[in-house]
Amino acid sequence: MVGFNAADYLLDRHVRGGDGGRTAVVTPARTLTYAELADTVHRVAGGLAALGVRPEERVMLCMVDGLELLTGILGAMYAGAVPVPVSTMVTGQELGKVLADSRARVLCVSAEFTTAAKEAVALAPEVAEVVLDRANPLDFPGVVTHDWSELSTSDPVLPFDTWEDSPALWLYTSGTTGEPKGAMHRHASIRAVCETYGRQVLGIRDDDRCFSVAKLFFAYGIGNSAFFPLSVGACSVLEPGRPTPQAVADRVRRERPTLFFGVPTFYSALLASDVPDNTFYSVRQAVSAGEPLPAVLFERFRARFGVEILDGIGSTEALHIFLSNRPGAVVPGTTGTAVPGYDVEIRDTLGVPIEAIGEPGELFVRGPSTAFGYWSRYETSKRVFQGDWLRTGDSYVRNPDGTYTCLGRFNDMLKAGGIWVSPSEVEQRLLQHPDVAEVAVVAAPDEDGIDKPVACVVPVAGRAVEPDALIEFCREGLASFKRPRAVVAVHELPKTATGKIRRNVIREQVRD
Ligand code: 3SK
Repeated sequence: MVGFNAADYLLDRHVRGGDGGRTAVVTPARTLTYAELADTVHRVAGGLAALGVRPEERVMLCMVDGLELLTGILGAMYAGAVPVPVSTMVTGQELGKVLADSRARVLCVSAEFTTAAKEAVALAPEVAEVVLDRANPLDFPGVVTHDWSELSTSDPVLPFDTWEDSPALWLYTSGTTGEPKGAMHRHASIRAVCETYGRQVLGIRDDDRCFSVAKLFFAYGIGNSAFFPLSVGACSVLEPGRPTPQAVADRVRRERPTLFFGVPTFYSALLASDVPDNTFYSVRQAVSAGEPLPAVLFERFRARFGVEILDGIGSTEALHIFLSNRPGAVVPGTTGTAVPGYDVEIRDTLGVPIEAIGEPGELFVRGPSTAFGYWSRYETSKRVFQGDWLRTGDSYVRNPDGTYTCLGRFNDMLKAGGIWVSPSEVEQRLLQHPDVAEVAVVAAPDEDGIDKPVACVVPVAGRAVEPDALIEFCREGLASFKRPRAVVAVHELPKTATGKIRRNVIREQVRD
């Protein structure tokens, strides 16, 4: 077993190499060099140890993107403990569930979320210490509260002697339907995503400045804002606020990132906004993940903002992106090809690899960053982690040019007239209509009880949805059995915390 600590790799390595004076992170309040960030991380690690945190023990963090969250994550790793950054978009009940499941004894919270945290702590009897990033009057019965400065001014410690395979990070995922489960990642997996997607696809360099709309608590966000920039001595720009198009555009103009990471819903919101067309002038590459990026969004974004979006797909279980387009060679509407170091296969329902081009099946991936399982979820782990292979739950086809196209979640495929229909194919057509901002297509039974495609459409601001006109619009470019039989106008689509459309909720709504 080789001694390796991911926090040492991301920070101390640069300081040892003479790059301690480079800028590591910029927040609205502060800018820290690598030497300053490393020193804070060593102190936070010491502070956690002083709270009694032991190697391999979980430390949960429910915090806004900022120095506290970044140094809390890296400090826990440095101490050999396991940071568990969790969504800030959940209720107290939901937070309580993952807190109890993780058996974390220490919870770090931003002042914004203390009400939810108090409810959560009441559901998690093992929590003994709560660390608050700012003074807060709320008291947490039965636990000791601490101020963040206690951690960040503690005596520094040396990195705990972890190995490549030691647990480094847990990330909770619910998919679009299920119960939250903690995907457990190794220290070496963090280096693996930096050396594969980060270096070989993004081509990240030490003069890059990374800005991610996806927050640090997502697998996508922690790669974009922490692992990739820090792996090469580049700079991470952190934004604590809610990512509205205006707020993000203002920050982008001020901080001039060179790499910008978003999700399709956010690119769509930017296009619907009136932010200036030169907002992204500093960006050499935009990236999209989380959901397939419709070709029409790719084209509109490039036409208006002059920046190419690199669409890829990853998963919390794979830690980051494993299938991606390549800079300068994007095939719009596809997810590109496997990232170097990863293999993908499309398999039929019996698990047999499908060689034929254009035949849909479920996507499996094999690579160096796969989680070693879900915490305390034996049956689900067996279903998802199959030997070297990870079952993604996504439905894909291989195209004649060797690229791959996502057809949606494997269980979201719908049958119309006995033929499989990919909701995303129908959605791509509807998105070409100038009145359509967002759309989700699901199956709903017609008056005879036969499933037919139904489209839920969010109109572009100031425009109205005309169902007959949209159905008529689909006559062109779509086989008739794929055409939606009904169009329902909605104000918004229900989404997961990562921005994925919750089709199971929409299915229920259109059936009612
Ligand atoms: O959903 C994705 O595409 C993704 C990408 C990178 C990391 C994590 C996720 C879930």
